[in-house]
Amino acid sequence: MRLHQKKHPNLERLLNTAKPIALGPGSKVLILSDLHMGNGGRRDEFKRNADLVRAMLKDYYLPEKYSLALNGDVEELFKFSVESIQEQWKGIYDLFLRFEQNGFFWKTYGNHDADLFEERDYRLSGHLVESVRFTWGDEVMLLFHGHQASILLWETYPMVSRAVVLFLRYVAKPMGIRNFSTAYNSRRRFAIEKSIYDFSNQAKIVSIIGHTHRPLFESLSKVDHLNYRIEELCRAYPAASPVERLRIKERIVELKTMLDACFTEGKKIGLRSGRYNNIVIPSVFNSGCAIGKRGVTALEIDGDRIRLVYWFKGKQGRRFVSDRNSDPEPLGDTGYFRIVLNEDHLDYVFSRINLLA
Ligand SMILES: [Mn+2]
Repeated sequence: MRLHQKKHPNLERLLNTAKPIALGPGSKVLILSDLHMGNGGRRDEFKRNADLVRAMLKDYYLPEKYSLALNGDVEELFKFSVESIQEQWKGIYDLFLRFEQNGFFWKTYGNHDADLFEERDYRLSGHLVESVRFTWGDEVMLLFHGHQASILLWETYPMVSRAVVLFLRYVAKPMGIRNFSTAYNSRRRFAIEKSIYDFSNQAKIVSIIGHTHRPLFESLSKVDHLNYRIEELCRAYPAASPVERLRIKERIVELKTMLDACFTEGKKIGLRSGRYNNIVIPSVFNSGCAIGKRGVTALEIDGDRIRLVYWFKGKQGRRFVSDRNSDPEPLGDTGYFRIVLNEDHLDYVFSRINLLA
């Protein structure tokens, strides 16, 4: 029996009002979030990865028969008008809409594009919802942007949010209060993730979010994942043959280097662990964002599997922790690559949730 203490009324509402979509053994879904599309000018953060996103969609996910779910903050309305965005990225909108022929195309809204819900001349109007409830057998994966879990009014309500952005731009920065938003960010992100984690465990569902721009797979951040891999290898070391020992040793050095890099880059990645209790319940996934300096992270649901993937251009991509497939696959002769960072069976994910939550 599921307990219904209404600790997260806002998230409960999302679950109850979500657009239902049944997934089957042959379903393929690409989940992308936080594109922050602008007008193509200097302040447009999407511009840097626009060609990559276009190639991913057109040359990989469309022919591979994926459906598409965009999970919020697709447009950056804090800085740009919807007209200028639609004008600049016409071709990208055309591509989005083509995914319907593979099954479906839905877009949830985030705090930066929530206003579009009432916009008449918006091209994706017919596809815009607040949340999507994917059912997989008896199990549920709830797709929503994530800002709804914020206890801060200014994230939940776009009007307040815009006032804060203006405050940061015109008051806080000129006054030299530079760390206001970054210092705040890490704690805020953690609070949002934690709240969604609690809610998901209580409802025994998976939540798929964006918003924090921090990829999570089975509730784990990159730092957690690296720590786990290192622990596993240390355990395997004593029983290994001399040849295997050498390989394990090399691998540990690589992983430690990546872990150290996380701490040097600290601020951006967010060093908080995704571990909130002693046992990790794999109930929160985050697709990351499409405006990363080195590439784009995304989630793929492919039949009975879920994956976190990373797309990047040529040599820009760093070396990644990848369990199943450490070799990046080239996308034709585009110069772009896709690498699977993590992958699991949905059966495993939901078994853990049902046993441990
Ligand atoms: Mn957001």
